[in-house]
Amino acid sequence: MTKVITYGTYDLMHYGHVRLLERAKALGDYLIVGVTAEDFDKQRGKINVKQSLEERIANVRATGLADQIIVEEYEGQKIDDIKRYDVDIFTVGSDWVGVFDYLNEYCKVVYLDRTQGISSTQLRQENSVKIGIVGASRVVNKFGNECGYVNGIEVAGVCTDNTKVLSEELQGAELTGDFTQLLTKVDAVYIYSTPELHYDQAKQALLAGKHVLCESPIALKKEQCIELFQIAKEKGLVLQESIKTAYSLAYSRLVLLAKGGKIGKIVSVDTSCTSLKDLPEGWGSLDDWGPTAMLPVLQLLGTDYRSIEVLSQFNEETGFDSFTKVNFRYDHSVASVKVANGVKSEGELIVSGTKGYIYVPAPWWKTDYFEVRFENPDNNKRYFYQLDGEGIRFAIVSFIKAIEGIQSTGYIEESVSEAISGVIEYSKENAIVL
Ligand code: C2G
Repeated sequence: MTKVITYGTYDLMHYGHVRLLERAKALGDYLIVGVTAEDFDKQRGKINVKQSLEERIANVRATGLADQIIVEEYEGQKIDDIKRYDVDIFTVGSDWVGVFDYLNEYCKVVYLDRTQGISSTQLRQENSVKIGIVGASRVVNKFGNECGYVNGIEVAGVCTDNTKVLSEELQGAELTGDFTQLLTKVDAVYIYSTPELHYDQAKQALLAGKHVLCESPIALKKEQCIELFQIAKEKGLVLQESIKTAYSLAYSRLVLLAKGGKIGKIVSVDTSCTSLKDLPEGWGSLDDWGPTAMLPVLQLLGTDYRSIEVLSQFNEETGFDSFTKVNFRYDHSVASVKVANGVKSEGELIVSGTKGYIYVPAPWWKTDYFEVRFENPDNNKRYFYQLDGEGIRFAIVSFIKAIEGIQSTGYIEESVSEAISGVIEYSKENAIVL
């Protein structure tokens, strides 16, 4: 009996896939199809697969061509599978010519002609979300660039009064200095203007029926933030806060471990985010770093703190804080957040619990690694998760999935966004000057 194996994602199954499977089957007597797990796909940079693994397996099953379906979960698995299932022929489409020649050592490798004129990427792009970007800093370039890694989104316009900072790619998008005009051309906006403008722009966009991905803080007042979520809900729109760290795999796994009781009861969360850099006009340290630094505090200890104390040092020229420390007091725990663009410190995150602690080395906010440590070091565990694009591209994927109703925007709870705005609001009035 000749055993054939082939692999694929099989997202939005189309006749190119079916033709490939038919010819693969015809190469032998028994066909094994490996369906790629989504996490493995992320590692390959192919993101925003539309269908779940279960749906994609069902797609393959429905063709009636596979004698066996397996899941491909790790790099190097093809060699294991070929040996394990005693495979005679490995086959894949001609878009992969050469890539799998190394498998010749284990079985015969056949590249089948790819069907022209159809692809999952094309199908995913067909109803792509047209996004407009508003902002003047270089971060908009990063965002524009990251959109390129995600299927289903297209930068349709940029609103800026500082075209000098724009990258060549974005220079190609339609430019306008007028936000109202930008809104006429798009389905959604990404807001990275000065914090003072976030609320007005987000509100205008939502009232115009556009989805909003907003750089933190969404608003400088808690009430404004609540109002924006209310409008979004009434209009059936997505309003999502963009704190890159929230979308990183290592960070979200860390939160799950901590919440799952791995280190016992959490008693203290201490975060620090600093960088000696000139902030864009209109940003203070707490506006810039605060949302990221507060994220683990609010997600792990909740938004129901009993009191806060804000201590700041101000830059005389700009009038904005160059160093701020926020102390949170909860009923049975505490937290501290240190942010600065005029003071340098170690950018680590420590979550202390009754059984052990989680340590994330600097720069913790873009980490792919953390440790869970215990009294007895033999019990320590290290965790690694690949992080691509600092989390921005996963923020974009999550935004699109929320727009399509496939997934909720659960990475940053509304209550957390509101609390972030609340602390920033409090700091503007009540910071103790150092
Ligand atoms: N295919 C094809 N013609 C198309 C589109 C796809 O022949 N128009 C083939 C691909 O070459 C592949 C199979 O159909 O052999 C599945 O395609 P995808 O789901 O796009 O999977 P792909 O990302 O190519 O995965 O490591 C190898 C991969 O797992 C192959």
